[in-house]
Amino acid sequence: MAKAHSYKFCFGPWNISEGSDPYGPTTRPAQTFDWKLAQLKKLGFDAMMFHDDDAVPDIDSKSTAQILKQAKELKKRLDGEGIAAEMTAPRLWFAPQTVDGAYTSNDPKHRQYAIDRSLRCIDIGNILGTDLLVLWLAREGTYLREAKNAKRSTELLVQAFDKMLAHDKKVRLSIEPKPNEPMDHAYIPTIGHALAVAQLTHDPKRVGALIESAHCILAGLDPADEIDFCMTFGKLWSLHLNDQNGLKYDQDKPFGSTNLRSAFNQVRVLERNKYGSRGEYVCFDVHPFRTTKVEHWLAHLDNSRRTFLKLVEKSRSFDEAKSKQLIADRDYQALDQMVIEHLLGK
Ligand code: GLO
Ligand code: MG
Repeated sequence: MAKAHSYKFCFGPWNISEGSDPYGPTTRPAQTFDWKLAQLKKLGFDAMMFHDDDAVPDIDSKSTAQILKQAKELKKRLDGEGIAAEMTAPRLWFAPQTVDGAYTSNDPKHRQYAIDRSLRCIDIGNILGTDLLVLWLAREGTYLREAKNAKRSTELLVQAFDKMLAHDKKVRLSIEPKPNEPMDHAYIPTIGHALAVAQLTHDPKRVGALIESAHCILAGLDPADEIDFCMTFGKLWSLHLNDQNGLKYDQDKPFGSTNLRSAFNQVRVLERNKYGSRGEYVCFDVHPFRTTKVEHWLAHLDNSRRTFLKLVEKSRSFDEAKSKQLIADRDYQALDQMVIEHLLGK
């Protein structure tokens, strides 16, 4: 078994979810944040991801002084339990002000709300000891192409990113692209878009990306190639491993659940590029199935981590010399079978 300490793992409080979907209510009772924090440690995870309102609940009803005070209290608790904060992320898809998008809303007051909230989120991150601000640009798109202008929206995104970079000279923005859901089309659908937009900001060095396996699949792309591409630029600063069965709603299945070979290839490129050696975490953005009983509530997180570690082993024991030889002979047929048998344990 690969040593667990060679990778650091995290998840977010939303990954212990209650099972509701657009067609039915919750199937498990809500758990407290304290309980989730305690489980994280028990499962052998190292850090937690925080939306701004995971860290400071009801954030919109609180003054800046109250927000910062509460963030400091949280930091004390995290320190007490030996848990790090991997990142903070402004939740810009819930509030009424984000109904038509956040940074790209057609209402200037709503765009200002999004920026103000992002700057507060950076302040919370500072207190929690993380310089990583994750931006899942959930509603930055539209259901109606004629309602917005993609060029203007891109410019508005760059303006918003520039304000964040100017607000804090150390913060790093990690854009989490997703091509659809909740929007039918999003403005930053892939890693290529994220890295291109980074170049338009005042400090491209501090704008990178977060790859989620399911989001690549939803874009019709291969997650391992996306990881390799992003790491060619030295810009993969966080990672949401999970799985997804084809082009449909976002499933957030356990890592490796649908396509083990794809999971193997993701781990293989992470190994090859030494992901984690600069302090990056492996996060699992996975959800329990709706059918999951309370007593099995944490299995999707534990299983994702187990699968990941087993695939680290598979990656390290892969016969690289033999595969090189097969590649040189252009015997991809044999290479294909070699991978299959390796994964089958033969
Ligand atoms: C949804 C996203 C979401 C983000 C999280 C962090 O599809 O993957 O879970 O990762 O809100 O910003
Ligand atoms: Mg995610």
